[in-house]
Amino acid sequence: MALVLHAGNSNKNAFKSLIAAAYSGVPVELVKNFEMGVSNKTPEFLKMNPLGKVPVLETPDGPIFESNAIARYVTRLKSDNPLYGSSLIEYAHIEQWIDFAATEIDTNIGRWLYPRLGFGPYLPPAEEAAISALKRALGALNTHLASNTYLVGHSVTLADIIMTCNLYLGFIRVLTKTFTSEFPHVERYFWTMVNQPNFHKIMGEVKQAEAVIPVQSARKPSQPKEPVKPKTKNEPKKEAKEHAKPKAEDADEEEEAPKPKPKNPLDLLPPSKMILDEWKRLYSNTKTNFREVAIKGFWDMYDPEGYSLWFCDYKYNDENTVSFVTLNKVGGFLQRMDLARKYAFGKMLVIGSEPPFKVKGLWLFRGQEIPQFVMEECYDMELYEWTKVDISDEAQKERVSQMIEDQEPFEGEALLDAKCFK
Ligand SMILES: N[C@@H](CCC(=O)N[C@@H](CS)C(=O)NCC(=O)O)C(=O)O
Repeated sequence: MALVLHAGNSNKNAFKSLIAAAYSGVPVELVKNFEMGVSNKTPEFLKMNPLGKVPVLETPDGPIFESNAIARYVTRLKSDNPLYGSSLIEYAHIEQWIDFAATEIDTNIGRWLYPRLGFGPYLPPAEEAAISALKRALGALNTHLASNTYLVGHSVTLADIIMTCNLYLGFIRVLTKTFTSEFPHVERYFWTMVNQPNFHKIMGEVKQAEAVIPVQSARKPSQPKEPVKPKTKNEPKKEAKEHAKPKAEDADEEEEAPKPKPKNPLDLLPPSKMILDEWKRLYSNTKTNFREVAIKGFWDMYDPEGYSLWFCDYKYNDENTVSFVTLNKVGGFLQRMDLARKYAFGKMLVIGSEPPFKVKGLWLFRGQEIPQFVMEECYDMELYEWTKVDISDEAQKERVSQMIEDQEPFEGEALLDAKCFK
């Protein structure tokens, strides 16, 4: 019978044990009809956790509260669980990163986020201190992840589960792309983790915050995208409570007429003789003689002034040890490229008949550079090495043709899959 976990279905602390359970094959299910603030305040609930906080796990031996304790319990239900490492030192390192995730990451995200949500007074200097402590912690994490795929050892452990769940809350509420780009290895780690099937089925699609969540107050001030810097100079002393009020200049900003959405700079480029949709139609409609019809048609249409071609090469191929995880990773990338559909065409090849699989691709982009909005908004771009195709080099041109037509073998190897973005 499944163990019952009391929490709502979007609670990152509950995710920890649900993900650990998914990895361990332990049946854990969320209690039905949980209502935050109601279900966790009943006398029955308070007997399980006197603080009335979630999550709480009901076990045959009694309830457990504190999400990390619950996740450890669930993990230990499977004997010799690889989530717990396989040596004393691994066990210690897992505990080390669990504590780091709690004290350095979760605490500082909380100190930044919760006052903004109205849980406690919003004090800009306190926010700045939280952000700087968080940056220090993320810097250390980034350095560790520069040479480690996972926190400990060579596969997912409980430390990765807890770290990712704690980062999750930050990523969806306050850690914008501008903020996280300072920590590229943390980004790569986070997105790799949340796209693992056992994470994805619990967390669903994760979307990074586009702006820091505004301070919740009666009259919402408009918020800058980046953390508010405290004003120190010439600022009259105010009571702590007053900081919670929207600042006058923010309110003024809010009342300004909405600015028209700026045009995508790619729409301002000189017109091109190449009509992307025509190429996409030719690609889709060519069923036979692909080389003679589609590939020849491509080179006839290709406008090297209006468009550029790029090879991409996944930087972490040694992580591609499971075929469907690799395919999902590439599928997710293509989904996230949706924002570039008007300006791009792509082929992604998953290469090899044995793991680790190689992921290589070819992209056609409007303009001479990879569009900046794609670099900024699609985190996958940083997971690849990008090389501009030199079409005066016949060998590179031939490689482009082979990638478009899914030639197999490709560079001497079988194709596991070829996906097209059109
Ligand atoms: N350290 C605890 C934190 C638990 C916690 O703060 N839970 C929040 C929701 S995420 C809660 O139940 N708050 C309700 C309350 O404070 O009454 C854990 O990891 O389980």
